[in-house]
Amino acid sequence: MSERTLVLVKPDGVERGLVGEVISRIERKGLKLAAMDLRQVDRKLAEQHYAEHDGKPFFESLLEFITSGPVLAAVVEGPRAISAFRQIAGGTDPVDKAEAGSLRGDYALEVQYNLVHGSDSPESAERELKLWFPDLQA
Ligand code: DAT
Ligand code: MG
Repeated sequence: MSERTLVLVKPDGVERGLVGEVISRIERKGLKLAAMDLRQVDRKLAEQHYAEHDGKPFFESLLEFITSGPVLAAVVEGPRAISAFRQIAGGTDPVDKAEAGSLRGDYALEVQYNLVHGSDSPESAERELKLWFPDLQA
């Protein structure tokens, strides 16, 4: 059974020229790209995307960061795509949680600048895909 997940290469990853590396690892794992788009995130989309973190101490700086430069947004699909991409990405804290060999483990140092986003559950994936790719065919 195939599923879909939302993947973002955040502004730090785009700025550092790591889009190709992220896509390469997605493809190496056997996952497929169903859609892809480079875009500038506005405040409204940022707030909706990170709504679950509203009220947390890092919320404001998270919004500033995600709107600070272009983001590569991709729809990634395959068997267990949601968990599979989270595995490729590594844990949220790129030093304490992400293993070496994962994207965050290999390329990031600080929690805020952790390179990529991946939906964390089927419910999140459905919500985020509607938000970022409203016209995508089911
Ligand atoms: P993930 O991106 O692994 O799903 P999350 O949903 O808990 O992690 O948090 C969303 C983003 O917010 C995360 O990628 C980076 C930022 N963030 C999370 N915890 C943070 C913290 N304690 N300090 C600063 N930024 C944080
Ligand atoms: Mg999350």
